[in-house]
Amino acid sequence: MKNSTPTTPSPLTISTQLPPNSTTAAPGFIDQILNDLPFPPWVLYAILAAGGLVVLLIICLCICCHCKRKKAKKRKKKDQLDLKGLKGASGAALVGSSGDDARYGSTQKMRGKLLYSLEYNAAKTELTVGIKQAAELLAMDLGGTSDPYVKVYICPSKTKTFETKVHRNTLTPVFNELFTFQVMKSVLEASEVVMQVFDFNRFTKHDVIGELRVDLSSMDWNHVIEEWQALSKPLKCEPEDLGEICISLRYVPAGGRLTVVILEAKNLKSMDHGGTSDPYVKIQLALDKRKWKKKKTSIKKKTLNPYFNESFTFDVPFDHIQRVHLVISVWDHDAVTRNDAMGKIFLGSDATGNQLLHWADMLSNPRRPVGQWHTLLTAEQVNATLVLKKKLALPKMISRHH
Ligand SMILES: [Ca+2]
Ligand SMILES: [Ca+2]
Repeated sequence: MKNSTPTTPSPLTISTQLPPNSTTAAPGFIDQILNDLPFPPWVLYAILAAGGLVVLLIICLCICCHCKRKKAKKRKKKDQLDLKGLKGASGAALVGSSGDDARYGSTQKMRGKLLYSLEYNAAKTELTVGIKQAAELLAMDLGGTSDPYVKVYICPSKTKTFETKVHRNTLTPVFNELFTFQVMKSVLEASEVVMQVFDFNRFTKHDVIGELRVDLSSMDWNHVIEEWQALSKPLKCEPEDLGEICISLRYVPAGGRLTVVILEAKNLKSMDHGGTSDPYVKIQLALDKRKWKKKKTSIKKKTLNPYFNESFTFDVPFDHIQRVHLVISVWDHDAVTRNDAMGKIFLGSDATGNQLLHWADMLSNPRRPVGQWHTLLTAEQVNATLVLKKKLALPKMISRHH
């Protein structure tokens, strides 16, 4: 054991403790020191090894700490960048980004911005509203995103309401859609165009993200107007909120069967004394815009939130489905006076917005029921878009198509 001792000491001890030319004396000298120790030499080696380990550990710890600090700095920088990009994000999305929440407080909520265009053709008395794109929209859904679409109408006439397509999971949708309104110049000068950005939800009410109101009274119509504007909080000046209806659609192409389930409606307008209504739902099918088939639900007495869950099946051959319109209207039953219309929607391949989306979802999911909520419109609004002709004469139809 002792024989091995001269070779094991580290070269460091040799060079520091001895002059360069006395290397031969080294083994003797070290042996002497080792012999003089009050404990066996392996204890010294153990102590030296332990000391080395401690030094190594300290160095490692220092490096780690430095790295962590660097990473934290980087992360902080990244967070700051993200915040800049998320100027319009919801408070919920920003919870946890310490200190910055106050800026997004109650008063100055950033809702995003919208790029739109306006053009008036005096000769045709046509106002064309272009919904180009939106940016920095407020996130309305869990996961920090929204499913935006835009409703466009003219106040106060509100004869026609257009909707863009729904863009799923985005806060920067590009719409590029044009909508044309027939407006006399005199009416135009007393009107404003309203553009409301909504968040689509399949099973809950659609939330308003924000809106733009552009006063048309003092416009220079010699050129096309195109600009970005920040969305503001929607004014609650809407003359009527007609409520919503939830329906499910199912189409079986092979059997040529269309099943419509009227599930429920909510927040309907009150039509009777006492602030209630007696709602029932009419389901009408039109072929080539001619009235074709009609069914209705039972009457639910004294309620503005009726639950129907009634199913109706229509025979619609596959070669007819593209030419069909499904008109859903909610009525208030009155025992004495005429029944009143409470709201209406139509679906079909030339419907717009949510109604078109539902129809398309039904066609692309054959045999599967697809449910969705729809906001009810006035009968006038629907009739302005969909003009149905008199009831289809059935024998003629058969002869025409066979
Ligand atoms: Ca949504
Ligand atoms: Ca009634």
